[in-house]
Amino acid sequence: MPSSIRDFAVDEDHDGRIDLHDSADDIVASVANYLHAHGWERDAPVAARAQPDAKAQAVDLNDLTPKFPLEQFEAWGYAPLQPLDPGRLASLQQLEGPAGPEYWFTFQNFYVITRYNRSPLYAMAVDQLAQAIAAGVAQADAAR
Ligand SMILES: [Ca+2]
Repeated sequence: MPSSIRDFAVDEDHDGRIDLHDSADDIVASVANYLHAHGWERDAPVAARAQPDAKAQAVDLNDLTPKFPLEQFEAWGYAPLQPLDPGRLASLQQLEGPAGPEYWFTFQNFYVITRYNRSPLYAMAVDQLAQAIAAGVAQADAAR
């Protein structure tokens, strides 16, 4: 959006102009600047799978703002499938997966992605694509 370009785009390669079509440096730095300005937490998780137990209580699945610590969700019957700080603020999303409904804890960085596009599916796609790219980079680095 023009207002986002005005407010967040940067001339990272210092060639005197912002080029969001052909300069990878300008593109990556501008997106990073946008995410940073909206509260991105460096090296923090974006989302993590949640497993409801048989007694899981109904919770608000539509709020993107992380408001409750993971330990509160665990008390309500939703456990993370990976080790996470029990004090980390989260919200809970139910998304359709290939095998049916999936529950996901979403965190501050997920919320930040939804400042660009409010769709939880969009934010999840961004996170999963980023993880796939990072895994490919790590694999390429290991092969060198
Ligand atoms: Ca430039």
